[in-house]
Amino acid sequence: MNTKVVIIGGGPSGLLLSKLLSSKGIDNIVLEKQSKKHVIGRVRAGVLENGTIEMLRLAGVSQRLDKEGFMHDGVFLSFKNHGFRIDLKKLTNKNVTVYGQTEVTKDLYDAIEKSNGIIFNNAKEVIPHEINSKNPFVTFKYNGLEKKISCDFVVGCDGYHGISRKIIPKEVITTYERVYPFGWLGILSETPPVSEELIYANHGNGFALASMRNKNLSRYYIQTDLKDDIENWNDKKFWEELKKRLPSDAADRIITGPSIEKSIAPLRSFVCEPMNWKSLYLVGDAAHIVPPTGAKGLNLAVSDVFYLYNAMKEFYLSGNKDSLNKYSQKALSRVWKATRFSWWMTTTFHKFPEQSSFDQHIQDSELEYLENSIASQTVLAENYVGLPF
Ligand code: RFL
Ligand code: PHB
Repeated sequence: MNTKVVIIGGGPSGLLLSKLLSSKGIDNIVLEKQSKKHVIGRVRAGVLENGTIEMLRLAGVSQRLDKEGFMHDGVFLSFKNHGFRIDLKKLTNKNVTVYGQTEVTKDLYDAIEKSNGIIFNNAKEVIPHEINSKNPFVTFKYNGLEKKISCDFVVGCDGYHGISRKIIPKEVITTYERVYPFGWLGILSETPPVSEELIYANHGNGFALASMRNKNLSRYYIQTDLKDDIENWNDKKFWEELKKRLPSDAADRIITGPSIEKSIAPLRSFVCEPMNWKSLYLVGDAAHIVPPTGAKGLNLAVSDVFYLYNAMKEFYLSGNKDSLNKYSQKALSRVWKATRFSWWMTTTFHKFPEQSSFDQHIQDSELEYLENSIASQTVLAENYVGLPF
């Protein structure tokens, strides 16, 4: 087989890049190791920046999102059992949209299938070869048969645990990492959300987040110990702990019900530099991970797609490689800003194991300052709605 671009990984970034390239007649093939059902079923991001929405519109996959997404003009923060609102709209003239990653991925799959794009699901043992040459190719196993695709470029959209980043020689790549000493236990429940806007809570027992997917589907998270086992958290225990951590007016209102999904995710900041090597380009979680506290992971993956799609378009239209050569530098500049913001949200809202009363006072005064300073609120709002591409 032959194509222009092989995309390894059919998560949101790989699918979006594929759809956009196809819309400009740039042939591409997506190789995804999991089944479509598995990819669509992964409950992850919920908050989309306006820039992400624009990219989904450009790809022609926003019909359902435009109808069913919920625009949020503000967000609540709480500390010392007391909540206050950041008016995103007033401060930035922008908002965010609540629309699940599961739905984004489903919309992309539907659109690619409709336009006869090529996705190999259940592609096993995907390996890029000869990246350092003019004739790169990718091999994989599909239904037990060995396949080979020759291409111009390979794009690694295969997430943090993927193989793409690992083929970059050690002497070329530098990685930066912070692993946080806690995780997030998240549940999905078919109950009305406790609040019309998200609530991020700093509490002595640890962080909590009240989020949602729609009018009858709530998403809640609490900070848990890294060693904690999901088996230790039955629904009753989860709701009791969540109520303790949310401001009491919200806790009194909350409607509880059985969880329909429950999982624990570790928290990590990770950046690899550069984001490309020879004919290989990394996009999204394959190159960087942020803790979910700032709601930035999927949005960053989409801004990477923005830079790479435009650079590839320019190359195939005019033969000019300048933008491709600048891809890593451009993407990383935005990545580091979102990494900083996500780190700041995480350190401001979570309890650290060694946290002293001094540290607690610092967190409290950070949030008190935020509550009373428009300048400080503007910094948060600007970052939360997403910095320009
Ligand atoms: P993905 O989604 O990990 O997709 C990678 C795909 O590559 C496949 N793959 C391979 N395919 C072929 N061969 C191989 N060797 C392969 N290895 C892996 C995988 O099966 C998979 O399908 O990466 P992508 O596309 O870069 O997208 C990144 C986002 O998924 C991620 O950043 C977000 O989910 C992060 N995130 C959030 N982001 C936001 O913008 N807003 C949020 O509100 C938000 N909330 C969250 C989140 C992530 C969370 N977890 C579970 C980590 C909340 C949580 C709890
Ligand atoms: C979610 O709804 O899953 C969600 C929302 C905001 C975050 C992280 C996750 O910061």
